[in-house]
Amino acid sequence: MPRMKHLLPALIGLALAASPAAAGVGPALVEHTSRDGVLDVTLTAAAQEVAFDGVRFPGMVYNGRYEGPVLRVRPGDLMRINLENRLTAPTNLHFHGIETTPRGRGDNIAILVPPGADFRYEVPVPANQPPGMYWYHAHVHGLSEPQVMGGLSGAIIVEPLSPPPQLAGLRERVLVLKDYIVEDSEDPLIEDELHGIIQSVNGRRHIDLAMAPGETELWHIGNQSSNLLFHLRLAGHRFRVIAVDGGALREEAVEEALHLHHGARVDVLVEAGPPGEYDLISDRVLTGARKDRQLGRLVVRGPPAEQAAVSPVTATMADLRGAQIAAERSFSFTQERDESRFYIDRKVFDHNRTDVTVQHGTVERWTLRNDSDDIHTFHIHQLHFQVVAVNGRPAAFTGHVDTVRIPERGSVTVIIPFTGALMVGRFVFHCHVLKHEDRGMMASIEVVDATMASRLDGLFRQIDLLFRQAALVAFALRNGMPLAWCGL
Ligand SMILES: [Cu+2]
Repeated sequence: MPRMKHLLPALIGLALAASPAAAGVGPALVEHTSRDGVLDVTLTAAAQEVAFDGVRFPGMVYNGRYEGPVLRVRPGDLMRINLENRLTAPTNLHFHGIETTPRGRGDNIAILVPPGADFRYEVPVPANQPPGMYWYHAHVHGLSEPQVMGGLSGAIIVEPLSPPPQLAGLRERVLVLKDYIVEDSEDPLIEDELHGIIQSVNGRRHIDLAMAPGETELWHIGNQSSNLLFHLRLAGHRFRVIAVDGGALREEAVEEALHLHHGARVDVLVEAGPPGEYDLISDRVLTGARKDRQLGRLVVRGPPAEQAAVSPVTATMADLRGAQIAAERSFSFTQERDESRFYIDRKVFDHNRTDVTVQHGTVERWTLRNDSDDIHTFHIHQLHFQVVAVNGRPAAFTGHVDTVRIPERGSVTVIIPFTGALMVGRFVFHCHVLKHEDRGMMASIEVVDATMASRLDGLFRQIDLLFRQAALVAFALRNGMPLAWCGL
């Protein structure tokens, strides 16, 4: 198997939370867990100053927490999320990697919630959703970068219905990596020491973790930064990667470093070494920082864990190279030299234009070309895909992902199954460098299904949404807001 870094070359930030039973001394994340198949949560988005570990900046956060609440669900659950917008601009939600409906109140980024209004999302998690780490974040075209950078994101953990036996009972940690970029600061810490780049793990610049010698933990690590890659190392340790972007790997990959590009997540096993202190390092490579940064420290101490070594984890995945390919497409990612506009096939995003139409139930092969010297990360909503070639050279089959970095002046070829039961409708693919997405590097796709059942599903969801949109429009008119803030 190729090293993961060939497939997943870059990474951004990290945050971490201990489960209630954890002995780690890191800050605990707020978690909400589904009950009886339903997750009911209110997320209140509001502007709030964020302050931690000697830095402060104007943030935008959910429920008063920069690192965002963690949502825990299981395949087959319904996420019923009430979004309250207490910002001064429209916002919305995207459920990154969840293979759910883009229609109606689902993972529908055409929804814009005006300031002061609220909106109830109803997002079914399909029964065959791969378990692992996902995330939610604001996804308003033109405002994604400032809103996500401000803090409007959080982790989703899809728990397995039946975990591999060797993972049962392992302590889990959730590590949320974020970035905040400060253009000019009078603060010597931000200006001189951090060079304007605040990286955090679970809302801290530095976290402390504790494990017993020989103990194995399952860490869910996600790069939720707006623009930065994260390269992580844990001194004296290697990571056993068992899933990427929620998609299980056919065989676990042992890595010295995790290369997390924009939006990427990994589920890794960490086996604590002998007693001692080990730095968690954010490598300066590709972050723009001038030196490696210590994001945290793992303290290994106490009596050795009474825990057997965890045997290698494997998974059975469909190799899409055997699928019948209904269409071949290629897309070129380019930009203006002054970074004012970013393009897919020389076009900036227009939500009134459908760029690609695909028949539901088919499989396509796309070649994504980065015809620039900049970093671009491809992401498509509602599904996972398989990377089959990088720069024209065949890639070994390791698993399915929902993000991939396209090499500069190079290409990635992917096979995309438009077969998920819930994916019929209109959604988008884009560069997950949010500065690029906001400036145009996004396109819309419609997956069509002409059957009566699918048409009725779309019709009813649209009627439901229209009533809700009418209420939002009335709200906007009453408060003198632009109707564009309602997605019109
Ligand atoms: Cu880009």
